[in-house]
Amino acid sequence: MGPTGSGKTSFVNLLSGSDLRVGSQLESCTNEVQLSRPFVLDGKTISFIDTPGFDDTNLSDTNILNMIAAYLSCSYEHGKSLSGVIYMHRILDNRVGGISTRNFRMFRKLCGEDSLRSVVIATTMWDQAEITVGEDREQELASKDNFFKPALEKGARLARHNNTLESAQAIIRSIIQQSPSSVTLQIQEELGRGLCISETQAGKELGRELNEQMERHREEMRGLIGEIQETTRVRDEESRQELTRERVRMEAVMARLQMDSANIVRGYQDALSLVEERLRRAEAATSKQRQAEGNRAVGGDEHQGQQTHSPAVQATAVTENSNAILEGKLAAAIPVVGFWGKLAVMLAPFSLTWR
Ligand SMILES: Nc1nc2c(ncn2[C@@H]2O[C@H](COP(=O)(O)OP(=O)(O)OP(=O)(O)O)[C@@H](O)[C@H]2O)c(=O)[nH]1
Ligand SMILES: [Mg+2]
Repeated sequence: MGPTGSGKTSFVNLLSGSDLRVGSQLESCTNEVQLSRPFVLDGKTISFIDTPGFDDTNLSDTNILNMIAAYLSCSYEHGKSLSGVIYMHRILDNRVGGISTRNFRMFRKLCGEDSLRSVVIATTMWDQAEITVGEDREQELASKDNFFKPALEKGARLARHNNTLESAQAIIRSIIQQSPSSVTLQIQEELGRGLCISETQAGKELGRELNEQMERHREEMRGLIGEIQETTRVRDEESRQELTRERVRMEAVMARLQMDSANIVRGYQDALSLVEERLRRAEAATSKQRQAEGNRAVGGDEHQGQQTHSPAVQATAVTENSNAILEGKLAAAIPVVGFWGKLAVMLAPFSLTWR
């Protein structure tokens, strides 16, 4: 997880040899939760879940939370545990503004306190940073209460990534070696015990955030209306038109915020249905593929004629494939990547590993 452009997808591609799309410097790139190709490190098979970040240029925070929550909840329901979570932050950023702190706040609410021992905060782009400047920033990030200090005190670890395979592997090794073998995130636990998305800590945080944004907007709108009245009074037509255009733009933003706020619960249900539906389709596709392979093998034997698998055998194949998908086994890699890769609706700045 991490702000847009912090290097999440690049990191995933570097380690796993995947070919997930990487962004330019300006626009958010990843707009869905996507699974990497599995790869083996120190005898362990690892897959990443790469997510879009809050404050995406194209997706609302509500969409992003719902995508992440639905994905995590669905994998949790299927008994799939995560090994760790990586939060990425660009060391090049000379000011850690509202967006970064908001991203990290949401990340904390998704993870909760107990999972922090499985969290690595990776500062990225050390290959471009002047080392002494980077070190000063790192020190500041680690020592300030409004940045990473509270999380580090509760067990999260700080690491550097300089865009080399070695530094990326060191981060994964630190998770494999120093974290508990699996971790349940707060949002998984909350949804698992039946809480509604808006009752979870992350959902509440988002609700608070949206309310604050709406309040700020109302305030600005009041100021704007006053200015428009003034331009009318002094007959400054040019300024009046300009301010009116701004008012229309702000009204559209306000309407979107109101819709986001009202849609948290419904959006989550939609996201969950989508994830479940895609999982079903992936399982069916894998089963069909296995069946076709089986038929070909059987067809090659003259004595077997046109014999097909019995429903029981097919059912077993579905179960095996489903398990293989959820276990992230190499054999099921292509269907899994194909399936999750098509999950083209929602998720943000997040990279999780699972075993
Ligand atoms: N120099 C350098 N550039 C990097 C590094 N990691 C990523 N980049 C560049 O940073 C830009 C954004 O990288 P992405 O991997 O798309 O970032 P992201 O966090 O996945 O972004 P979103 O998908 O928008 O959330 C791309 O131009 C990458 O080439 C790094 O470690 N060093
Ligand atoms: Mg990305």
